[in-house]
Amino acid sequence: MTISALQKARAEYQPKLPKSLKGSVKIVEGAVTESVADQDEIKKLFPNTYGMPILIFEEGAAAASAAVNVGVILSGGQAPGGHNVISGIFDGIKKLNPDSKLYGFLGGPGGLVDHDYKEITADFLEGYRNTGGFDIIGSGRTKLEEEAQFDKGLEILKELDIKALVIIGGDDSNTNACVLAEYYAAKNAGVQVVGCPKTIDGDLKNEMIETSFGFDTAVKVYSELIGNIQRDANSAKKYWHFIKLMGRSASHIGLEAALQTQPNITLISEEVAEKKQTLDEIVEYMAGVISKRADDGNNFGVALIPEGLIEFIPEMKTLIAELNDLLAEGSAVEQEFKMMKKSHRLEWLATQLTPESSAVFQSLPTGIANQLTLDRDPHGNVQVSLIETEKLLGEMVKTKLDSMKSSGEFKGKFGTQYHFFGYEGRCAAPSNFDADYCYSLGYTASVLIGSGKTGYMSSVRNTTAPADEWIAGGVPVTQMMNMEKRHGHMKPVIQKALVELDGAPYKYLVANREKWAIETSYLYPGPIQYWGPTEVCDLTTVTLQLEQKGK
Ligand code: FBP
Repeated sequence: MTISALQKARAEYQPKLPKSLKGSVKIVEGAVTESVADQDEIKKLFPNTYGMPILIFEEGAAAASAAVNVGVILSGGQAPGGHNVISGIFDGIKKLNPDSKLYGFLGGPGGLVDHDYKEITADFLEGYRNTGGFDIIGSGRTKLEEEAQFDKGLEILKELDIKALVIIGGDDSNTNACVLAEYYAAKNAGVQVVGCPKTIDGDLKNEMIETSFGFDTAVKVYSELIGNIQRDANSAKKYWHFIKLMGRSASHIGLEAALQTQPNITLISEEVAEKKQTLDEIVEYMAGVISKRADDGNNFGVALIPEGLIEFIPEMKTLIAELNDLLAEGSAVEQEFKMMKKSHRLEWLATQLTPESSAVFQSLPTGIANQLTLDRDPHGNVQVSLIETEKLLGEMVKTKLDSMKSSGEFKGKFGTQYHFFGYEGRCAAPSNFDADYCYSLGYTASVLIGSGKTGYMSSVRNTTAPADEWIAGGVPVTQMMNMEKRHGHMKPVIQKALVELDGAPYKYLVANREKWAIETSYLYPGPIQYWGPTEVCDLTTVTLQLEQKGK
């Protein structure tokens, strides 16, 4: 295989580990845990994995360990550093005992059910260390939640003598990992299940999980691109760039990118929901900033728009919920809708909605209305990455500015360029932070496995300190759970971490955004640096720095 010079040099990088993981590890048990809410229900649903203690690893005395076969699954969207989690697990279980083996299930959770796997050997792994992507074994979005799937999976786990399974995924995948851990524990199946916190969206975090892996690298890539665009905007001075940023639900990516680049407009979905802002109010705010900048002769700017925004605007949320029900797979409306001539579909669908939602639906540009009717993802959600919110806002802002022009309120020019950044960052070569963090998470998983734990997630904390001082350990997944309504039923799920409006990162944005709107205060972070001064190469996100500062 030919590889680039960067890949070659990067392959030599030795990820940094916390002090406690460098030698033999002693496990210290902390206090027993409770779920974040709905304790009685969660306890009842997870009798074998509820209430376990927090685990903290310390330097300890060496203990011989038996060889163990481990399976690993990459689940959901790609996030930089997945290959290093696998490297950490591999090195960790080999350290436990050189005869340990690692098997990767191919194409996500579906690989376990379909018995599709590959042994990960030292030679095979070598080409993947410190690289981005999930291509080592592939990923997928198959939901692992039916007992029939668990039993089918158990067959192959038994066949390969696998004693532990590591599921690398986001909140939904780790929720399912916890259900699986409980199921195997109740059955005395002899298979431990351990989770690792992954998602570029940054919404799997809590007291014990400071950040999900991949967020650091992905946002640094987007911030580099935003910085470049800002320089272009400030050079040509003729375009407003509307940039949509990934993040299915939470706005952590948009917020962090704003803190790194200081653009003129940053929309935060959680704020929109809290203030119950309508689409018109958002458009008015944007047009106001554009007009004020035009008064200063600045007919250019940059606006960041979170991917999930549309679902946080109350009237759109209601409309989408109605569309989700109407277009649920296999429903009568869905069947009729799909059979119908394309040119009649939208008009007909509008007649099936409540009058309020029908009015909102009909006020949308046709392209956007069409995008709202596209197939749902396996969890029944609208695929927000397919909705061109940036264009919707751009068109509506233009209409608003045209009317402001006729009344003399707007005297400038408005030209737009649209961008959507998401896939560009998900497989980037992990930053030093993600390379180290992921390797540590994987290594932590191996220690949890070695000590027979199940239903735990790898936890690595104190991450704004040098890696040597990071605190590794395990947190029971049940601790992160609460009951939420899914598909009409109450289910135990890991609580999603949305942007906190009383949190330091958001407050920092609010304190500065009026200035950034009018003055051109752009920052240009440039590309991720892998070699050089530590203050540049080992930099954590601003979000993490601000959050940790307040602790
Ligand atoms: P995960 O939560 O599975 O990590 O995925 C996050 C994400 O990148 C979102 O930001 C985005 O909306 C979605 O995946 C896109 O999904 P797909 O990869 O299926 O197009």
